[in-house]
Amino acid sequence: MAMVKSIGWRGLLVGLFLLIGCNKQEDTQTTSPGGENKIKIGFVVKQPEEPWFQLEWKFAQQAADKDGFELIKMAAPDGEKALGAIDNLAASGAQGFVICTPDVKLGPAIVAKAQSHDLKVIAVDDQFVGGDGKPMTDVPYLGISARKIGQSVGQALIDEMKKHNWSQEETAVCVITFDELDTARERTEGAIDAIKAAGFPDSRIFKAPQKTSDIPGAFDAANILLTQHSEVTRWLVCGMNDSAVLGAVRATEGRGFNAANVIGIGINGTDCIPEFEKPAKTGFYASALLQAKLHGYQTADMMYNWIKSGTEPPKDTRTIGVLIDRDNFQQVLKDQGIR
Ligand code: FCA
Repeated sequence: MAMVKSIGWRGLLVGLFLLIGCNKQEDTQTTSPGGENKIKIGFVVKQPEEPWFQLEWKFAQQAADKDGFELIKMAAPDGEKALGAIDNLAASGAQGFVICTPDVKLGPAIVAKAQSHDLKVIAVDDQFVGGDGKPMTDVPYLGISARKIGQSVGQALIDEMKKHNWSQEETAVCVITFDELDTARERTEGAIDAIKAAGFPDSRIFKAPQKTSDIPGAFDAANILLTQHSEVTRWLVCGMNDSAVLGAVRATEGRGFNAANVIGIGINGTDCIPEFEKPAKTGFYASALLQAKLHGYQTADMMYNWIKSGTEPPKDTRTIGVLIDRDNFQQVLKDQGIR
């Protein structure tokens, strides 16, 4: 009471007002200059070192710049990091996130954690798998038409083999597989389908399972296969993505193969650009360029509209690919805004 007396009632009221004012300031830390609440969206990826994911981030940032939300980019190479990332996003005031999970079986745990924080979630690239082993089709997902793209790779390998005048008898196929991931299995099975449909003998199509879905994983897998089949003199190579084919091509080089006797075709079209820019041709011949812009920009934009206006994203969107090689990659990348 003594304090009230010394500053007077008016002073106390002013003080209270200032106090409320200060609190308000804290509440609206996420306020944009325009005064509206700024939406925050996370974009979590499993392999930040892959150029593919860096491009997704880049395009998601373009959506953030256009829509005026804040994009929080996060790397989650394992399950613990993925679940921790969701806690961190919630703590920083995000309302939703797009994720390419490091393990599709984490789907139910990711959804549960997102729900516990009242966060919206969209899966990109790799679709969540539920406890029953089936895709979680109730979670909005944007991925690729994996089998179709795989088929186009298989067909292109056969076309190129013919152009090189290689006979089937002296040629074999090395398929770097990663069957625990649906989108990967669909791609490599699609490639095998097309190769077989062209009349190539099953007995010369060899699968080399990679333990990790990166260049070293593919390198090791291919090395084992090359040791087992040292009689093969010409190789066609495919896999789930550019990294798989790059690893295998490096393994063939270690055994003296080169562009004259190896034809590798990847998928992504983003991680192989330095390969096409090398002065001398390598066994990495071409790649199915995917639409990183749709995967990064569109998913982030869909999340924004979901949060802002309640517009639910479609549950299943599939994108296609286009084949690029040394001759056309510069033009195609320019057309797609990648370069
Ligand atoms: C998976 C692969 C990536 C990319 C993406 C579309 O997540 O790991 O390299 O191909 O699908």
